[in-house]
Amino acid sequence: MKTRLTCLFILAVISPPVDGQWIQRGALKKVTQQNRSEVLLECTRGSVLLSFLSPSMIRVRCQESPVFAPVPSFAVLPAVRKPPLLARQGDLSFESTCSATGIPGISVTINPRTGAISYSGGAAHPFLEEDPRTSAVRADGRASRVWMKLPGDEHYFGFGEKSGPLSKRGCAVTHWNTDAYYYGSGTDPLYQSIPFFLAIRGGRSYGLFLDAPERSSFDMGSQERDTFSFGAASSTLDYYVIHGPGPKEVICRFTELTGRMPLPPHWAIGYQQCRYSYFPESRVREIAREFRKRRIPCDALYLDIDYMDGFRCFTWDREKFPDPKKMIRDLNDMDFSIVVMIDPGIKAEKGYFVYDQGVEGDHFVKNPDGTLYKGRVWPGDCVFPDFHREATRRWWGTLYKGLLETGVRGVWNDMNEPSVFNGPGGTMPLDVVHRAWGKEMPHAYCHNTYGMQMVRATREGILALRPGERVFVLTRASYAGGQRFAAGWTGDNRSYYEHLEQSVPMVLNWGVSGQPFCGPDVGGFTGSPTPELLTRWIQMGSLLPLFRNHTSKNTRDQEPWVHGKPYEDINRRFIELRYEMLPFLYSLFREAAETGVPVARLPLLEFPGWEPALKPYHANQFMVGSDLLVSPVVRIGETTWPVCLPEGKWFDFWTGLKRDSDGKRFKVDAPLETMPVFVRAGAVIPMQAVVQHTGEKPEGALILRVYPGKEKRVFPFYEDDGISYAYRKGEYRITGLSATLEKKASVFRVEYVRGKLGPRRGACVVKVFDIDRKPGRVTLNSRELEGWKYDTHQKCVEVAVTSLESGMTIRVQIGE
Ligand code: MIG
Repeated sequence: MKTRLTCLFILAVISPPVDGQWIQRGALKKVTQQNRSEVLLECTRGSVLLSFLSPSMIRVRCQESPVFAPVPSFAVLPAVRKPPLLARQGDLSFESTCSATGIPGISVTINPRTGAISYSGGAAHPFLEEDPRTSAVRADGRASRVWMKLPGDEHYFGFGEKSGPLSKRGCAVTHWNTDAYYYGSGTDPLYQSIPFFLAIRGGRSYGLFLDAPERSSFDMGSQERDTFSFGAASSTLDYYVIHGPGPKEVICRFTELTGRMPLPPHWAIGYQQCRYSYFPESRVREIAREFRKRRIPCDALYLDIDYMDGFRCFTWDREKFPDPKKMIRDLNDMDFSIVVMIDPGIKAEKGYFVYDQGVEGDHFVKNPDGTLYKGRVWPGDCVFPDFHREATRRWWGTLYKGLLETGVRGVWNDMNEPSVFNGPGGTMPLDVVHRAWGKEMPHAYCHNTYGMQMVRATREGILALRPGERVFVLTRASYAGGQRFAAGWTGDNRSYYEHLEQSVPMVLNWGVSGQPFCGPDVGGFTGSPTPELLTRWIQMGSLLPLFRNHTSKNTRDQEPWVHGKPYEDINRRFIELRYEMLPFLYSLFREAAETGVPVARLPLLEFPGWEPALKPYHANQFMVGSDLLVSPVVRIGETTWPVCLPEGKWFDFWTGLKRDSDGKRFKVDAPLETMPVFVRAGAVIPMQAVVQHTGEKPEGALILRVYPGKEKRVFPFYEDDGISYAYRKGEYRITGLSATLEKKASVFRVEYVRGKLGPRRGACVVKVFDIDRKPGRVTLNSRELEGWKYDTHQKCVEVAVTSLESGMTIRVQIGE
């Protein structure tokens, strides 16, 4: 009794984040190994089920009762893993071992007095430990929470789409999808909810995913210095502890659990131009013509809500767009893909076919009294599809038929938090009834997954109607695992430097959270950027995964040419860079689709122990793949810029010149026409000549930039048809490229060629950098080459080859 009182006293003093009394699970009463891979802990006032899913992953469920029913999940895919072997060591410890390799995995130890669990993975100390408060359910059963120890030197990343600092140590975040119009760096929550974080400490890493669709929150040391906690508005908690030890391994495992981005169509990784809204038809055509006339590359144009007839989804305003089919055909002929907006709010109006069909098929969410729930959005009073219901998703999918027949290629789903103008808190009342897994579920449970289920319906519908072609869907709201269905953008940012600056940390943390295909509205949504700001944003966007310029109503035009010279030229140059980099970027998209490791990376993913990366002023440095480090200029009027590179050999991307980094920050010249980009030694960067859109065949050869390094890394250069699913049947080509330093020679090698596709491109120019003076000898497969060139400025040797065959080796002799 005494200890219990003390505990309650402690709990009262440290004021838990939600009102009400917490009931801790308390001391351990019984431990049972239930089967090959599950351990049940029964404590005085609560139970925990530990399911060892793989040697690196444990699912943890906390609730009052020791009987655990299966719980379906929107995020987690059906398991394909083989559970590990579990060995009990003494009374209070379990160790998992990979059944195939025998390598030890995570082990857990339970403190009998407090019931606290600690998780270890190979190292001497546990990587994660529960605080003595362990887990608790609130007395009214409406909230649960877990408390963990917060090590002094641990940092946290991820949490999905979040503004604010890069490292979330010291921050508290909430997950509740919100239409956060006009948000700032302190606004939380935003549009999407991914209750996942990646912890990095001394180069080692683990992840934690709280699979709670309800409102949830994480406090990473904002209330208490030595504790972090997380919880949800639910009487049970269901979370996953994922061990690395490296951060990329954690992301790989988290996305094995929740799924990965399908490979997007090639056109969707080109430059995209949007505005709220382009109309009428003549304006859309004019924009398209301007791009081609000014030779500014572009792949996609967007139609925002004004293309619709009175904001009725799946209709056209025939005054603004008298013949959409012909317009789109003409735009397709100019090699533009058209993406259109579709919102969830369906105008409640008899005679409007979507409303009529939906009523007929019982497809809309309801009030608790069984009447249709109505809320106000753009079209006026609206009803909302019940996307959690399979039949409704199927119906919703069929609605895209007309748009696809009109020639639309991609779809943009917005307002799906869902945003409701006259709803409480800007959304539906929490008791609105949805149907999920055949059961009636309140909005409080379905809120955070509403957008995700909408884009699931959209994606699956388009795929069913147009099976041979990859799908591009862009969404504002989503939940963990949403990367399986749609790309994301950071919503309504503003045309301020502050928003330019926060773009990178947002994209990086989102990438850590399993969503590799995301980006900000380039130029900012609300307001109008100055010429300099727009140019800086285009520079940054050129190397972010989603590269889309967008602006609101009543703002000045924001296309790359509007500010005249010299801005237009600089903007063009960086959009061209995007297209020159396509072979490299597309390879990284494929890597993200295969492994979940994002395209734009937190530098710590590549250099987990690199301390300076944690300094706030380096929060906008990002890596593109393993090899490029970009340090975009994000402040007004700057013409020099601080860069910090991990120790080792790097190259200036623009000049080709070497920079040996001692790990300290240095300043580089960064006038408006440049953005600092560095390449890591050991890289091979495949590039191509500028094209005006992704479908254009580049003139001239593939260009391989080779930067030899001591350690061998193989870059998997990926090619396929860019649009179909034939790659799933082996119709692709992966060429493994390496750049190493050997004794007295810099060596470029084709390590392997995989896939059924023949060479996609003919000739190829290999540029080997870091050659200080004209070399004596250059060989191709040991035969001495004639016709190579030496560039004294860039210090590189240029060799032309006819194709890339497996085993091909170019050796540039350096020194005697
Ligand atoms: O309340 O469709 O974030 O990108 O242009 C505004 C109009 C609704 C919000 C989106 C924005 C889009 C706008 N939408």
